[in-house]
Amino acid sequence: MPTTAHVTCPLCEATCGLTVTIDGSDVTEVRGDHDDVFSRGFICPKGVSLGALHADPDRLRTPLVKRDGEFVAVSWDEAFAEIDARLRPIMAERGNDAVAVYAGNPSIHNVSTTLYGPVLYRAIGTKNFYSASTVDQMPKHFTSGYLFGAPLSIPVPDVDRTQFLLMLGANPLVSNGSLMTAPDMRGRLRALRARGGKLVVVDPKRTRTAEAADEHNAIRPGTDALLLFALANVLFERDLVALGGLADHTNGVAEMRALAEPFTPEAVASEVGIDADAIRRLAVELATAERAVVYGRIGTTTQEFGTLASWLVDVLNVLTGNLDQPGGAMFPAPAASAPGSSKPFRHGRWRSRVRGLPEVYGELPVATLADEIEAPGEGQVRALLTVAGNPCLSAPNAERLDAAFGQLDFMVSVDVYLNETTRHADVILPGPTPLERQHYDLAFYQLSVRNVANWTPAAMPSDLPQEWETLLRLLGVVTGQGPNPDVGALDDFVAGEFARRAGAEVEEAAGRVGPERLVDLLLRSGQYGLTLADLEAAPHGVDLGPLTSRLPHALKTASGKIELAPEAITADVPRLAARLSARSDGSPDGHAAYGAAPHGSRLPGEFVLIGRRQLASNNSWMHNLETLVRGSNRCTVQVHPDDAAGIGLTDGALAKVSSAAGTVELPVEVTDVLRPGVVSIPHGWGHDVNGVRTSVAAAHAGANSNVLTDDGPLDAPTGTAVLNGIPVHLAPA
Ligand SMILES: Nc1nc2c(c(=O)[nH]1)N[C@H]1C(S)=C(S)[C@@H](COP(=O)(O)OP(=O)(O)OC[C@H]3O[C@@H](n4cnc5c(=O)[nH]c(N)nc54)[C@H](O)[C@@H]3O)O[C@H]1N2
Ligand SMILES: Nc1nc2c(c(=O)[nH]1)N[C@H]1C(S)=C(S)[C@@H](COP(=O)(O)OP(=O)(O)OC[C@H]3O[C@@H](n4cnc5c(=O)[nH]c(N)nc54)[C@H](O)[C@@H]3O)O[C@H]1N2
Ligand code: SF4
Ligand SMILES: [Mo]
Repeated sequence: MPTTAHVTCPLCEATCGLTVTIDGSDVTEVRGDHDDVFSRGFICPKGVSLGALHADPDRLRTPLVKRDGEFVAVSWDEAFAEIDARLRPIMAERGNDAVAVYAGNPSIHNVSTTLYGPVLYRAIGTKNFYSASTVDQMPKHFTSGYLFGAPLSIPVPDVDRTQFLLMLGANPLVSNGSLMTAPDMRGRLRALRARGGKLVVVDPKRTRTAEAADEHNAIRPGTDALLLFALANVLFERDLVALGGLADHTNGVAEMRALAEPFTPEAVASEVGIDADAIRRLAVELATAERAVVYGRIGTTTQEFGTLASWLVDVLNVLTGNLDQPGGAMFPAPAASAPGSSKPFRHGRWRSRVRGLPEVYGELPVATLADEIEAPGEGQVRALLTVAGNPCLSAPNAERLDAAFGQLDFMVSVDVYLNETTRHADVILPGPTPLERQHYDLAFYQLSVRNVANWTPAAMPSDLPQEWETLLRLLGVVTGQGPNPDVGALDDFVAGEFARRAGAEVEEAAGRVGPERLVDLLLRSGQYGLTLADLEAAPHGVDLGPLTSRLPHALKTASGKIELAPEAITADVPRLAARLSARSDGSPDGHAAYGAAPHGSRLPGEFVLIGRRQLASNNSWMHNLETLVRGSNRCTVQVHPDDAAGIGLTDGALAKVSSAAGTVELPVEVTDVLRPGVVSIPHGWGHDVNGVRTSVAAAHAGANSNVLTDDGPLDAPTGTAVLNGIPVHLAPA
């Protein structure tokens, strides 16, 4: 008899409710759950493929240990014995910093790794902690930390109530939204326009989202901070600054006025590629719309001025009085959140050994991981733990990082595939599939455009240990308890600590273990006083209503106010100003510097590379599913027709693309959706390496765009990699 399960899809940030039909050990159908309180039946091609992921014969089902260069399947006891025998001596002889950790994106989409990962990483006690955040949203944590006092206090656009949405560097009709949990963005944006609202997209490419907008401005890559500064400049110049109720809770408005002064629309227009009149008009529309919000995403964070752009997004929301207001940028109120620090945010509590880069939010930039492995000396990284990460495809200067991984003394990966990264491991520890585990979207309800809560019990049993058990067993190993620690006792200890920090009594969640105990404790101590039992009784989720105003209570800065112009951020403004004046002097910096060469001074074959997401991809790791690599999901370099003609490239021809970091070859896709001078390659491809076990992906290999991205130039404050706006040279291959 087939059974039906209601699950929250953990693959991306949209948290869609899905209805899964299961027959024995087979998943026979995955549909959108029309009764889900949040997603109302929405589903995308990736959600549909959860069954294919479950069935994928290449997915790992036993631990693997590398013996004489070959992976062999082993028991869990053998795998942990190997880790104990090889990792402990490295820690004992070379210190905890000799062990690096890299936590990848799915680790935050998984309640086991979200809750138990940090416990393990703290126990390892290394300053070499890295994650996908420094190729993603770290600038947003940094600016939220300094503006609002807490790195997780990220305001999200209240998309369901706004009348004017200015969106930069995001393509939610493909990505399904990010730092904005909002299933069915197409429907939400359609509703925005149907109620007379306006959507303006700023993107070097006419994306699907731009096609669905009222207005598209094709910005030059890497120049968002200049555009946003110019909008602020106009607000001050035209007396359109109106903080409303925020005025009593905001410091730094006068500093902002002074900082914005040089960035007039006229000063930035040619660099930004949007004319001064259009910038003025946008500023006025933003200021005069009944309810408006500025929202920036990955095109604005993974670029040369990622922190300044992220900061100015929030500054504009404050200056227009739209922060914390319905229809503006609001702070979600999740039902459960992991206890955070009570101290105001600061960064630079330690620095990386080789390049001296500051720690941000407990992390060092992944762009410097290769340095830490390669450079000899005290504190050199000799061992690596990866948890749900594929940095060999997702981090900059990927060829170098790949070679560095080959030099490690020992590597452990907690991962579901033998892929480009985990092939370097000595031990791989697999975990259950999304349908075989419990789920609660701790991270993404924190960024949700509506307050909701939804608990997912495991839809089917697993032969594999749950990842929280695996992580606790690793915790036992690194703390010297040997390869077979008492996982139950460790879990009790973790739960006790959680309860203490959350101000709950651990006994309240009696009868539960693992993540469900922790989630129950967090719910009980949360602001709605829910229990896990409440959520278990509501398989389609609990709707907790639209976002509500949370200031000044939510502010955690030392002053208790919004700090609009903190020194840690404004210190980077001269770098932006210098770039602007270098350009307007007409100095021939061209490709010597990052970003696009000055207008008109481009040499034939010279372009600026940006990335793109694809509907049927999930960064690097879902290309082993036949259903997702069919049809349009291809790894091509998109080139504008005029540009292609100029250098003799035709659609389908092979192009050679080179940058300061490396060279790749891939097919050309001629399309007028790009701004001329800009080319686009999706990331997450390049599966044609030896020693992997992903047969479908290997047959659809594509090229690794991060061979082209550089690990040298970074967003200065946060060390976030520059993945957009890379100078490249294109020629027929
Ligand atoms: N289908 C699918 N969905 C995904 C993912 C996936 O791989 N596939 N990945 C998930 C992850 S990890 C994340 S972080 C989110 C990201 O979610 P989004 O931020 O919405 O991601 P993208 O679709 O890459 O959109 C970024 C846009 O920025 C534009 N851009 C590039 N450079 C610049 C610039 O300098 N300025 C401006 N203004 N725009 C620029 C690009 O053209 C692109 O359209 O998506 C998530 N969802
Ligand atoms: N050029 C360029 N590079 C980029 C980006 C870009 O826009 N352009 N985007 C960046 C962004 S936003 C991100 S988030 C990163 C992503 O970077 P990563 O997180 O490093 O890469 P993923 O492709 O998400 O790889 C996820 C890994 O987790 C494994 N995995 C999947 N599910 C599970 C699970 O349930 N448990 C375990 N243990 N493992 C699992 C997969 O097999 C895979 O090895 O890429 C970044 N890299
Ligand atoms: S949009 Fe995201 S959460 Fe929704 S079904 Fe697709 S992958 Fe899953
Ligand atoms: Mo991401």
